[in-house]
Amino acid sequence: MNIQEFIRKVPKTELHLHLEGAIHPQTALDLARKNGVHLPPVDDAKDLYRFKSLEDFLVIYSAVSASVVDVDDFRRITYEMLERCARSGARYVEFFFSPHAHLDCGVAYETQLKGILTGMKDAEKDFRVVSRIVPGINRERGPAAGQEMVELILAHRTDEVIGIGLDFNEAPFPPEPFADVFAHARKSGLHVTAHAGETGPAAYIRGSLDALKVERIDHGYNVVNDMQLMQRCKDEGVLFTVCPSTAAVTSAWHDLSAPDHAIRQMLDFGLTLSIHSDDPPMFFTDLENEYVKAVELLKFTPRDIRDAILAGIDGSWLDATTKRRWL
Ligand code: ES4
Ligand code: ZN
Repeated sequence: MNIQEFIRKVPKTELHLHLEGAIHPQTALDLARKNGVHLPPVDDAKDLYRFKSLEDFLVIYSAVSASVVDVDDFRRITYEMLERCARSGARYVEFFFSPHAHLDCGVAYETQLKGILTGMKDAEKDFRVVSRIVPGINRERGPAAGQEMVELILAHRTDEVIGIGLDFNEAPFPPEPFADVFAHARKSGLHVTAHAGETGPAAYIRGSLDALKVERIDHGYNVVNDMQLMQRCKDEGVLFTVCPSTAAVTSAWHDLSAPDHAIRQMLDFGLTLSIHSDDPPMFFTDLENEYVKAVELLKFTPRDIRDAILAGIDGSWLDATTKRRWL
């Protein structure tokens, strides 16, 4: 068995993936046509997904999000996303979705949730993949919109909705103004995580830990610019959910095989890392391929891969009994 086959077959978690970023380009074009939504004209469906920065990417991400309108659209994108996760060997998926993006288009939160839940149920039956939902708070909208979003999430809460994230353009949107939003979510029993240190400074990682009290950091590459914070994260065993393909485009480190790549530095320092796929078809990748990149480009050893898989189970929000059984 070669390493790729081994990676595919080992049961894994996916903890950092955006539902709308996981829409296959052909599905995006189909839905846009069906719903009369304008997307940039392309000769080949794949050409829809070409960008050079996080800002660039978020423009297309929002346009594609607008193509998803009715319950069945949400069911379809969720089902297709989970099918591809399962084919990469994911057995448990915690995925983000972007409720603000659809509310902007007049799509009710209930419609979004209903379709997503149906897609999850169908995928669990067909592909044996269990999943949970993590609505993402768009930091660009500010804390008042964040607080409203948490209210909406709680008003329509089901067991499948287990936490919140903080995403979209990082700088100049520091985490601290969201302290009350996250405190409210935590008090209500939701888990919390935040994107930090992908394009924003190391201070945003510290702010996410201290002000938001997040349980893990999504990306976090700029931690390598602050040795004191790096040591703290090592001591506290903070989990960083890293995504090689998107890191190569959106972070300051474009060459995954460079010996000083941030992910390589994080690994060498002894930080806790798990490997995920972020927006897989938009970056022409999948979960399996992200692990392969970790091996081939970032030079993870088989032991590093094992540690990352275990960290992805340990850092998941599965209940303690299920987690223990799996570990
Ligand atoms: C995102 Cl900041 C960020 N990175 C990747 N995908 C995203 N979707 C929404 N925000
Ligand atoms: Zn992300």
